[in-house]
Amino acid sequence: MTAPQSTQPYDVIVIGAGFGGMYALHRLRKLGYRVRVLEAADGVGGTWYWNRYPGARCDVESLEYSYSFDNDLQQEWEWPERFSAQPDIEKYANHVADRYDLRKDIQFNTRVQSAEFDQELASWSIRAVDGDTFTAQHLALAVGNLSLPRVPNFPGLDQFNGRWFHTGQWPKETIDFSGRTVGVIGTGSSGIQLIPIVAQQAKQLYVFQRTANYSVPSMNRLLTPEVALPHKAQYPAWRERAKDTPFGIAGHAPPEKFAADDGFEERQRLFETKWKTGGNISFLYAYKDLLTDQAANDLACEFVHDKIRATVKDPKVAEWLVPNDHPIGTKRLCLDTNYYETYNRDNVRLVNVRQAPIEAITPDGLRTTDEHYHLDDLIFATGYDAMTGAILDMDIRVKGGARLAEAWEHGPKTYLGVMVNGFPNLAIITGPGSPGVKSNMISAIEQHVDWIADLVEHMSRTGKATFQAQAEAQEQWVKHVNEVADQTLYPKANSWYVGANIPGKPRVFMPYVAGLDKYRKICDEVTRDGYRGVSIN
Ligand code: N01
Repeated sequence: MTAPQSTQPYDVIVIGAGFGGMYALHRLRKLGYRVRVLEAADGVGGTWYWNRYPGARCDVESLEYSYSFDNDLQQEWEWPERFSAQPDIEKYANHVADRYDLRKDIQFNTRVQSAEFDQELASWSIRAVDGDTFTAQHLALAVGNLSLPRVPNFPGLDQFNGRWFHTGQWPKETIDFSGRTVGVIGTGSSGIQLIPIVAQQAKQLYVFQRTANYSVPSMNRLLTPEVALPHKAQYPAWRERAKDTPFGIAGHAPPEKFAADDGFEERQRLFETKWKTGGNISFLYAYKDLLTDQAANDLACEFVHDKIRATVKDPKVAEWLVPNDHPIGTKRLCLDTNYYETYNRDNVRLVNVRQAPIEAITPDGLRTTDEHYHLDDLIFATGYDAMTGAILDMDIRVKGGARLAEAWEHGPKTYLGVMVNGFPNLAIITGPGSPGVKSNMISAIEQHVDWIADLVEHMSRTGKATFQAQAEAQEQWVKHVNEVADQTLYPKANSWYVGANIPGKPRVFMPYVAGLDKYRKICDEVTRDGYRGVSIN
């Protein structure tokens, strides 16, 4: 591809104006390519545009969960809190869009319906729901990993007379729950953040829990200059250090000991220190074998079980809240502020829908197999069709050839999480097989976009028109992703990492859990080896 001579309207169409799409636009445009971003929402931010539910907050610390590509940006921007709340992250996304004049190349309110690659023309035709069409040599998907919300198919929802919401499609206006009886279905990261806030407002809150989840305190606090300024003084070096870590986060020394190296007292002291430090990485970094050895993991589980029992006053409720079906950390470890304490409030009741499942939504509430609950409002914190949902929501195909939905019928297959055999010039920013969701997402995004941009530059220099994953390299990558996961406890959980939350979805381990550092090295080697595993023609 030679950008200046291309006859196509765009060199690259990017779908999505979250952090991935914004950085892709900035990076590729700076290299001289004609780029257009198509975004379904009316603003930037992606996940942080849609997830405006009360309590929405990032679980990676603000000074790390931010772009590193421009030192002036990271020096000038001021984060108010240790873990940023949604409004602050959305504000940052808007600041970035303004600062780099991104909006002029983003078309908002444009949801993509289909994309078809024409082999002869070596170009993609992209069609939006409203009928707009675009052509480009390359198509970059920056659609997010948790962006297709899932509302379970309960009978009767269409008859519900109250208000209902999904955390991932929260309205822009402030929703006031004062004086109302509210139901929340779901106790994953979203539910666990939202429940304490809604409990403070509502007259009565029912939490419908099917599976108890692990949560550790965030210990969120204001980010004072005493903390921010020394960090900023060594920001570039800090970012470099982060590159050598599995999560793309420099603030935690990797563990050196196995859990069995310590006696009971020592271990309790360490877990307690980690608990008080706050944050999920801090806790999971207690010992190096917490995510690989069941016995080690059990010790961490027991510590958290005791914390729950010590916090929740009603012993029956406490037992329901004690997770018992997965090793800690094998589902995204939730971060909370006063989650378990919330169950001590008089206006909060935990309903065990594992014991008495939800039967139906009724016009004035919700019925389980043993009781009817009157509700004014119902909140679905029921998650997403993760990693593949938003991609397969579009009809992506090759003219006269395969559809991506068919190619992924038995589970997604990619090379390095960024490209797919049989689908030329398709780049996925943190697709299945990428370490994105298991790391600091913004660090992963920057690595992916830089790597893809280098590939596009390489094609320009060598006068090539198409790239795609080689079939064998893709098979090997999928195998490698699964082998790495099989060396850990992750596959033991029925998590969205394996698609277990979506009925009928093929059970395939999707994220690459060896770490962003190892992944980065592999990508660099692939480049050094002349794009090993990639067909460039
Ligand atoms: O979704 P989830 P989420 N009947 O899938 C329940 C990221 N995130 O939006 O486990 C009853 O984790 C379901 O129960 P069960 C983070 O990566 C990050 O909370 O299937 N219940 C579960 O309790 C996270 O992992 C942040 O039995 C039903 C819940 O709904 C990911 O997003 C904040 C049900 C879904 O939990 C997704 O989190 C928020 C049914 N039919 C999100 N169907 C931070 O950065 C589903 N459930 C802090």
